[in-house]
Amino acid sequence: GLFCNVCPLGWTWFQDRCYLFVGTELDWAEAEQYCISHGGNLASIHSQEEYAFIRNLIFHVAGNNRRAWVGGYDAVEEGTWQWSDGSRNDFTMWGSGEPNNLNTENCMEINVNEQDCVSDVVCDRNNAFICKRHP
Ligand SMILES: [Ca+2]
Repeated sequence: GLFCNVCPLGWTWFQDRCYLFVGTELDWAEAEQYCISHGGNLASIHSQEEYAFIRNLIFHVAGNNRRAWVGGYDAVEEGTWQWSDGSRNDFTMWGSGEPNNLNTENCMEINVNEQDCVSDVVCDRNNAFICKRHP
């Protein structure tokens, strides 16, 4: 058509958003800054389909279920999880017993121990990450 919403080179389209897996390991705040500098934020997750898409993207690019940051954080108010892109907080896909705030864990990680698990972890850990932006 005349107007095709396309993602920047290297980003992958899914349901009208673009996603980028970055294998460089940064802490959560550095990863968020990287995503902002590329026109997005760390990824928010709003459905099982989006969660599955992100995990498939990581596996496709990294070749394994790399641990990765997404945009959830509860640093402002313990137990109140927000997304760094400001979208609604409707996340229900935590791993069993998570989030447990063990040793003050305020940032959301997926593929914990390379498994199908979402947990809160300490924000200064270095991880690969997923950015999300509009086309
Ligand atoms: Ca916490």
